[in-house]
Parts: sequence; C-alpha cells; structure tokens
Amino acid sequence: MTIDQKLLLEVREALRNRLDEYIRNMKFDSKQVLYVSMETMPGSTIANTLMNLPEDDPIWQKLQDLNINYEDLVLSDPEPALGNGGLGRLTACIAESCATGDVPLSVNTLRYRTGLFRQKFVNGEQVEVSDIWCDSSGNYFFEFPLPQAAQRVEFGNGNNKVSVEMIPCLIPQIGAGGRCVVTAACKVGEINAPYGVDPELYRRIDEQLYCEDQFTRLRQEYALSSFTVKSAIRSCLAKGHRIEDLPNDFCLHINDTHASLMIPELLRILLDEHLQGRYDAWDVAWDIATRTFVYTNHTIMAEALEKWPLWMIEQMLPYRIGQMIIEIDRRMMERLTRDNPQLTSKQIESMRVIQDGMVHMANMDIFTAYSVNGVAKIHTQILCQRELNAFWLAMPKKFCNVTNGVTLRKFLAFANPGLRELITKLLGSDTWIRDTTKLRELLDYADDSSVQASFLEIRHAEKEELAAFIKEQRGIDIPSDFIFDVQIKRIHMYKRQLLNCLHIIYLYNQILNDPDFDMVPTAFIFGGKAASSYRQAKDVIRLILRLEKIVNENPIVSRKMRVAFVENYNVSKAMLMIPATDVSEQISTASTEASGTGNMKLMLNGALTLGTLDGANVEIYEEVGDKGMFLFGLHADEVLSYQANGNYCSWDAYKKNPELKKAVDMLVDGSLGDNFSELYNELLYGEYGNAPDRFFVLKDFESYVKAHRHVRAFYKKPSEWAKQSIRNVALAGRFSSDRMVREYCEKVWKIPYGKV
Ligand code: B1H
Repeated sequence: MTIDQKLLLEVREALRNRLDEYIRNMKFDSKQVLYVSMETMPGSTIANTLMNLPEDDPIWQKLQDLNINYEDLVLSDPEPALGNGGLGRLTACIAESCATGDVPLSVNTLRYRTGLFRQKFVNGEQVEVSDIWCDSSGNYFFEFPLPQAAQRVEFGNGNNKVSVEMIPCLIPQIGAGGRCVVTAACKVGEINAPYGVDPELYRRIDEQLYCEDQFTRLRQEYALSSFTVKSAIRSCLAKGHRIEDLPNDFCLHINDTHASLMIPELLRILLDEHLQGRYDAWDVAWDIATRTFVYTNHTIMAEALEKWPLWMIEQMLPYRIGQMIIEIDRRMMERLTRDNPQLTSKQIESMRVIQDGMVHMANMDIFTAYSVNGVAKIHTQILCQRELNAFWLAMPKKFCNVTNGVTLRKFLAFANPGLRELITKLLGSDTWIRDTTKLRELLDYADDSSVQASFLEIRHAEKEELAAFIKEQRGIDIPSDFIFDVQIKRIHMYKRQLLNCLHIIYLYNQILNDPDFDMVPTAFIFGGKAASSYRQAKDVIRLILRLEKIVNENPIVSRKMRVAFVENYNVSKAMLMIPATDVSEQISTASTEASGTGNMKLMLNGALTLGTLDGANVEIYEEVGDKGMFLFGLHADEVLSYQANGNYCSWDAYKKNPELKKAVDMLVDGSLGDNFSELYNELLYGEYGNAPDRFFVLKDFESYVKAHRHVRAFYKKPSEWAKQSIRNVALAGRFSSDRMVREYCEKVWKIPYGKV
C-alpha cells in the first residue's frame, strides 16, 4: 500500500492547485453561516476532493498515467485529526452538503496540533499514541493559512492581560456542483503575555481536542468564540454595513454548547465598543444577539451538558464576560417570571443560567438563540417533553427538529463504487447522487432476483476486501461467507458494546455446550476508540480483545463465530467497513443516543439494522418497517420511567436467566483468562455512585438474543435478505445531509438553499 512519495507529491500538488482555484473563486456577498464547532472530522482531503471532481477532470488522467490506485492514495493520506466522533463527522457532512448546495457556510474550529490519539492495541489493551497528522514542520499539505484574517483574543484582566493571536487555516471542501466551502481551523500565533504570566499556558490552546485540563479547555472555548465573533463583526463593518445589520450578514451557529461564550462575547463587544453612550445600548445589543445566534443540542447525557464555574470565567476571561452572563441571568429571570405566570418557581429556577455558582451554558444558549433544535425526532421530543420542558413551555416557537444526515457522495458513491454503478445502471443515470430522493426508484427492483444477485455479489466482494484488511492489520481470518455483524462507533457505556460482548460470551457457551448448536456463522466486528481517561470503556476494549483470542483460537467455536476489533477506527476505515456490513449494530439504551449517524451510513449501503428504538433508528424504522430492521429492547418511555421511579433491579434479570448469569459471572471467574470486575460491578452494583446497570444491559439481554436469532434465521433466505437490503438503500434518501442542510436553511438559518 505504500506509494512512491514523489508520485504522491505530484498528485497532491495538482490537487492543491485545484483547491487554490476554488478558494480564490469563493464569494461572500450574501448572508453567511458560521458553524462553530469544537470538532470536525473531514477525513482524507484527497478523498473528499476526488469524490466530487467530474470524470473529465484532468486529475483522473494523471492518476492513470502515474498508475496510482485512488484507494491506496486515500489510505496513505493522513486525516486532519480535528475530531472525535459523530459530532465532528456531522460537521464535515454539513460542510460537504453546503458546498454541493451552494450554501454560504464556513466551519470555524481549532487546529489541534495533536489530534485525538491514534489507537494501538498492545498486550490486549488500548494504548494511545499521539496522532501527528502534520508534516515535520507542523504543516498540513491541504491547508491555506490566512494570516490577514487573524484576530487577537484577550484573556485575563488588569496587569495579567494576555493577548493571543488566532490565525485561521482554511481546509477546503469541494461540493458536487464544483463550489467550495472552507473549514477555518484556528491556530495560535503571537502571544503577548506580561511578565510573570507563562505564555505556554496559552500555547496549549491549539494543542489538543477536548483536553483534560479544564483551564485550557475554557481558554480553547473562549478563543474559538471570540475569534468568530470578531471575524463576523469585522466583515460586517468592512462591507460598509452598520453593526445593527450583523444578523442580516451572519448567522452564528452554536454547535453543542462548546461555543456558547460567543453570546457574552458579542454583547461585550457591542456594549463596550459599538454602542457606548447609547441609553438603549443593552436593548440594542440584546436585540442583535437574539437575531444572530442559533443553537443545536446534540445530547441529553447530563455529564456532557457543560457547566462552568462563574469564578473561572471571571478570573480567566475579561471580567466583562462574567458581567454579561450575570446580566443575562438577571434579565432572564425578570422576563420569565413576568411573562410566564403558568410556570412554577421550580420550573423557572431550572432555566436559570447561573445556579449554585455554575454557568449552565445550554440555558444561556436557549434563552438567547432564536432557534433551538435537536438532531432526531425522538431526541427533540425528549428535549421538549422532559429535559428542556420548562423552556419549551415558555418559548415553544423556538424549538424545532432537524434530523441528522450523512453525505451519500462519500459514504455510498465513493465508498462503494460497485453499488454506485449498479444503482446508476438501474436508475438510468447518476442524478441520484445529487438528488437522493431518486433512490426510492430502487424499490421497483427489490423483488428482482437478478438485481438481488448482483447486490449480494457486490456485498461479497466488499466483504472479501474487508477480510483481507483485517487479516493484514490484525492477523485474524474472517471467512467472507460469515455474517458480518458490525459495531463501529466510540466506545461508551450507553452505546452498550458490553451487551454485544455478553451475547458473544453467551454464544460461545452455547457452541461449547452443544457442538451441534445450529448457527449461521457470524463474525462480530468492532471499531472505535475509548477516551483515554474513560476506565470502563477501556475495559470494554480489553474485553473485546480478550474475546477475540478466546473465540478465534478455539477450534470448535471459531467454526461458527469470529471476533475482530479493527484498530484505530477512523473515517477511512469507515469507508472500508461500511460497504462490507450485513448487520448494523445500533444498540444504545433507548433515550440515550441523540441521533447516531453511523446507523444511516450503514443503512445506505444496504446493511440491515439490529437496533433499539433510539435516536434516528426510530426514523429508519419508520422508513423500512418491521421487515427491514430487527428491533429489540426497552422503549424510551420505559427507560425514562424506570429512571424516574428508581424501580429497575438488574439482579432480577441476572437471576432469572441462567445463561445470562453465566455470561456475567465469566467476567470475574477467570474463565476469560482475565478479570473484568469493574464491568461486573457496573452491572450488579453500580459504579461511581450510579445505579446498578444504568444502561439496562441485563434487562435488554433476552430480547437482544432473540433479535440475533431472527437475524440468523433471516440470513438463511438470501433472496429475502437481499430484498430488504435493497429496500434499505432505496429508503435511505431521507438520511442524506443534503436534506438536512435544506432543512437548516429553511427552518434555522433562514437563507435560500442553492442558487435563487
Ligand atoms: C454527540 C457529543 C459530544 N453529542 C461532548 N454530544 C464531547 C459532547 O468531549 N466532549 O466534551 C464530545 C462529544 N457528541 C453526538 O452527536 C451524539 O452522541 C450522536 O448521537 C449524534 O449523532 C452526533 C451528531 O449529532
């Protein structure tokens, strides 16, 4: 897979010239969206560019002349390591669809020198190796630093004032129509720190994504927020517009709460620099702010909803930022009590920005933004009915839902060329790549046995490719006639990789107890990283790697089952794994996964979903129905009711089902050759002060086992399977990020989609 470096450089240079041309041709004469996100995960720039270049672009000829296979080219291309999971990948999909739909958006983020770690497996455990994605001088080949657009961000107060220059570096994304949007990833430039203040503290701002040190993290959030607000104001005034016109020139999109400090930063700058001396300064500033910001919520997990101590904000940032937040809180209380006699004081109190000295970022965002949205129907429903109910009662018009989507061009057309060709042949043209609603026409072919056969052939070829990759990377043999059952996502307790593991242990016991146990051979394939400090998640990785050994090395068991964990799962690996998947594991506890987007990418390639009614699975189910998906598990309202009443007892499920009990006991009785007592305790006693089995793994186990039985029985009917697989592809158009971006344009950003 190694490509001659000189050839590589030649291709890159050609691509870079092309990107350069696109960037030079960009125009910003209409209202622009600044999508402000702590993370983005575009994947290989070479892939992102090639996938949208027309077939007659000279680059293709060049690749041919140099005899370079583009898949090798992509795998050898370092990914900008600026993201960590679905949140970052969604940002990249939005950028791609905006480029395609000619929507004037740019992504603002930080340019982390070391991205999220590279994952290595050493002695059966995850080891984090720093991911150096830049060259030895710290540069990335496909970025364009723009020092003339730098902004100075100020920290601290009085004699401790520090000024940090933030310099945007543009990473381009070409759309299918040949337009371009950019990601402005900011790096730290010059730092002016007074004597006695260590400038290194500020150098860390662009070192690492979601860094553990909370002081640095707050500085990162403020740096990104302040840079964005200052850029928007500068550009508004440079156009000769008045500051009051800011909301007509820009929509500032707070993507999760990480960029919430844009709100007090904008108020501060307006009051102190633009509206000084005006008697109605606050009202004007507030009016501008409330017409500028929108906020998207991506999670209801309490631990991810940011709260910052007010004292930290006051001490580390300009003191006026703290003052703005206090003032927002005060006015908010006044307004809410005045306008909402129907709400109880407890409800009003729950909406406060400042509670017990902590600044609740989401509350500030919701109160200020003119639009607040969740990312899947059920997620938005839970926000409105439960988590943010008081807000919803007080200001229902603000709320809307925009279900996530993914770029079909990357995850279908580019990742699965065989399927792309088949679809294009069946539909008579490739216009479906731009107009994804056309995929529906595939429904006409779901019963056609020759189409079914081609479909299965394509899948089989992809499975062989993935098997070869796994063999090369991990030394594990996966026969390509096994069911490929895939769970690829961050390792998190709520995503329940542990449930998948317990099922594997259960099957292992069944096969050993009964060598004639009837089972369609299945390969359980995993991919995903655990945060370096997340002990339970790292234990889950250790468990999967243990199961790999035990299962694959057992001559009896390995005839019916294999386990493989692909190391260092990232966007390029996703492109390899997704087209090769038969069964898509989407098994989070109902109500915990806001949306999920891997579920969409897998469906799009014809994998059948085995999942709970959680996140966007609910909408996938709406599309494909009972036959197109394997449902199991508690429903969200049941989970929420157990949680509210505290009446779930994991011991009941454990004691009732001897096979489950055995599987759980094996975590600690030595039969796996290692001890997983933390996971065992999590299930039966609760860890870190939480209730036992807070994600209902044991409760859902039986129903999960049953769903797997259905999967295997169904797999024995290839024609039926192929039919449902084709239906899944046909019905995936709804999950295109083009549809998502169109909805954002209409409901949230209030700008036209595409050229008017
Ligand atoms: C999502 C996060 C997230 N939601 C904080 N929230 C983080 C929040 O390290 N941090 O501080 C990291 C990540 N990530 C994901 O967003 C949801 O879990 C998915 O369900 C959703 O599909 C995705 C995109 O909306």
